[in-house]
Amino acid sequence: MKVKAAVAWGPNEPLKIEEVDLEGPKKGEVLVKMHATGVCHTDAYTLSGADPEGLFPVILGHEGGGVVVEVGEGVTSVEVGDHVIPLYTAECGECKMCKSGKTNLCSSVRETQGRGLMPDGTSRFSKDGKMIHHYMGTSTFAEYTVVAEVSLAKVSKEAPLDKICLLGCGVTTGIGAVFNTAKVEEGATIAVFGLGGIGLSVIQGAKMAKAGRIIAIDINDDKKEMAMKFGATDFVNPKKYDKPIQEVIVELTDGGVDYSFECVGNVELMRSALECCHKGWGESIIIGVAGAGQEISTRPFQLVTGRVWRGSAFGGVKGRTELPGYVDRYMSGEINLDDLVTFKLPLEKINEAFDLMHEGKAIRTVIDF
Ligand code: NAD
Ligand code: AHE
Ligand code: ZN
Repeated sequence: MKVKAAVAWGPNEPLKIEEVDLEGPKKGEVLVKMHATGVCHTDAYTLSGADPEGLFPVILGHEGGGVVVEVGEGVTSVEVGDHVIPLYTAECGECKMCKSGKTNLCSSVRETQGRGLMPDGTSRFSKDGKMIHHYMGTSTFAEYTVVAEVSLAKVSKEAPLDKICLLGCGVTTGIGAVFNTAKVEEGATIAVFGLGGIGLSVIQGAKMAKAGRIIAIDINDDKKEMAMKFGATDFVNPKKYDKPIQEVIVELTDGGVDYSFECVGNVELMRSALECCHKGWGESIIIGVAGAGQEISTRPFQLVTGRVWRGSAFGGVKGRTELPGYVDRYMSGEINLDDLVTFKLPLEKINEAFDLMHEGKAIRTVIDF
């Protein structure tokens, strides 16, 4: 079939709206009509050329909400008409990773996903006979996409897709990192570096976890208002100090925070986030994604003296099992998605969504198909 999609033909080039060819779903695959998709900083990261797994041409997008329109052979867990959220972290329930009970990082489709292909090693997207890569197993910047069955969470039909699409990445990542990765306890002091969709969702999660003090950190003062709305108790702009931000946070907190979260993707800031943790027990969670060749460093003494460095992908959440519950928690008013949608645009204006992100004006722009 012919479908409209935003194609990234090369790194740093604006996306181009094209009519592309999409093959129907093969065995174990599902055709999904996208209704909405958020634009996450990771899409910009891959578009920038910094992603070691970045491939071009590609149809980006991984924060979508849609409806099943056709299922391939052998598909049993979803049917036509089901509302679904595509998952960049699949959940097969059968691989070593799924069975370990220790991680959400399912390995069933990850290898082909990283090569921009469906699990059989081919792409469903093309233009004039030229293959176009899938992205993160989701490619939500298209009117229709084909996704592996194991990469779909079936969710309530009552929930608005133009809001719950944010549970496909940003909000789940932030809330999940608080509960699954850090396991923040009541009364804990936390620091959140970077107040985009991810950092604000960490703050939202920390408030739910009844953290005592939530220090929000960003170089953009405009982020303060939203951070306080989501539950931050303090806002700190590192640009206003002439000493390293970790020193500022340590002084503010009588020796350091219990948990810190890096939600930017800056390796220097990852060091600051670790070093602002309290001696003996402070834990720092890396959520931000850093470019090819970038490495983190600190004095090993920081770890010897009890600080812990962890990372979190999709908030440690197992999508097919847990995402329906996140959607229900949005519907019951427990999770706030509405305030994170700062702009809505049609697919034709998707490049404006990237501009708004880079200008620091958007938390999330949702593309409405
Ligand atoms: P965003 O662009 O919306 O927000 C980033 C924020 O960081 C902005 O408010 C910006 O002003 C702030 N910032 C930039 N430099 C800073 C600095 N030096 N100090 C303090 N603040 C600074 O991005 P987002 O969509 O919230 O994504 C954040 C990061 O999380 C990205 O690296 C993204 O790729 C990553 N991410 C990771 C996962 C995961 O599963 N691990 C999931 C989603 C996103
Ligand atoms: N291709 C990138 C991977 C970047 C990365 O770490 N991605 C996160 C999700 S970001 C969503 O906005 C993730 O889930 N990682 C685990 C995984 O399996 O990819 C790179 O840097 O190589
Ligand atoms: Zn994302």
